[in-house]
Amino acid sequence: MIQFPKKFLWGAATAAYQVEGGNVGSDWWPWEKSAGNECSGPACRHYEMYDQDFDLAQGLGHNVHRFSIEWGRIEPEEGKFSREALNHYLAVLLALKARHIEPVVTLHHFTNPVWFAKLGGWEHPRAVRYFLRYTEFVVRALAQYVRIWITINEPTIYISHAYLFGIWPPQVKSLWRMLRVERRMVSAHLRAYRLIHKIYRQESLSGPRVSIAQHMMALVPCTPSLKNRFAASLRHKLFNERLLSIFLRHKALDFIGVNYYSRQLVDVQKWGLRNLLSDTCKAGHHPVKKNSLGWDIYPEGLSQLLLKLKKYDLPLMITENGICTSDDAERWEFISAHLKSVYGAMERGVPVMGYLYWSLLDNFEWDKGFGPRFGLIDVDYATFKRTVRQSALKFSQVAKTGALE
Ligand code: IFM
Repeated sequence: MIQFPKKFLWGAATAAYQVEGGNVGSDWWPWEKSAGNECSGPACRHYEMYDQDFDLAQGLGHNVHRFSIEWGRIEPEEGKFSREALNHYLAVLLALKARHIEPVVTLHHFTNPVWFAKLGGWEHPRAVRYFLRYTEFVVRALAQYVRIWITINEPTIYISHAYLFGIWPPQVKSLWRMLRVERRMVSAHLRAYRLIHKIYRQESLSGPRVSIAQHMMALVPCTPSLKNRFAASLRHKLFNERLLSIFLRHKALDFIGVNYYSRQLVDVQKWGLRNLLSDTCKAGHHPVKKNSLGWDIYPEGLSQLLLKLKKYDLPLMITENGICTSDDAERWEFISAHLKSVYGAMERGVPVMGYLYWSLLDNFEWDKGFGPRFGLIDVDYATFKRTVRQSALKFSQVAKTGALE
């Protein structure tokens, strides 16, 4: 039996575009139509149903909830800020507070306002200034209700999918353009970090905790060859730790948000930059179970990553970890194995503050549509009926007692 600390944060994460529905002011809205993808449409109707969803989260013993604010709602036209949208998010925060659930608020989770995208998105020279203006508007209004902020969700996933692989809007395929956007996002985080702290000082509020949610993969050499070990360590440095170390050099992280899902089995065919950065094992070596999107399930990777982050001497939070599956028993197996992995790292001195399962609800999985089911709670997309899954009840026992068999 494992016993987590009393103050551990237990909960789940969501993102506005994936659950709210009707995000007509965001760049994904026109894009998913033009790309011929399954469209987000009303999503889970969480924009209207958040009270009911938070009742469920509270009943499940969650004491933390991560959600994101949709920039395209807050600023539907350049420089015009919507009081109505702001009041909505204020109501969301009050609804969480009334249920004694600590909010973790994300400012950018993959989507941008349509007007911003039309101007050139993150490639526009004023992109960072636009993001900061939005950040200032939101943080000034909501600071007294929020202690934990995530400026940007998974910047490495956003830039690679949108600017290198060309599979998300604006569908660019250029290393140079991706690197330009990366520089902008780095600057956006650094400046937003300072701005958020300044606002809290001006409002005489106690210090906020600000971070990013960093997507991390376990990079495992398929065989212990020099090429594979070198490539795994290079990829870990570039994809997992590089942005974090920049932010840490600038003292611009108060904790580290970790989003962890899977493993990459590194098997490099020949020495060459492209091979070192992308070759994976195709021969089915070291087989593990997979989620319904075909991602390897590799719980031990989470503890290995957390131990690698120990050197930074900062609190860590699992800001996302989850599985899409049609077999709910597999979901509980996944959660319990990953919690044991987290605990293993904590026993070795890694200060983990909390665990947020991805996701509270089944939701819109970007270019994959509504097929993948990540939720603790099943959503019937025809009726919007919510059904709490068995895995959610088992997770709830851990959340309520801190104990895991
Ligand atoms: O759904 C996404 C989320 O938006 C960001 N992290 C990974 C999740 C699963 O793919």
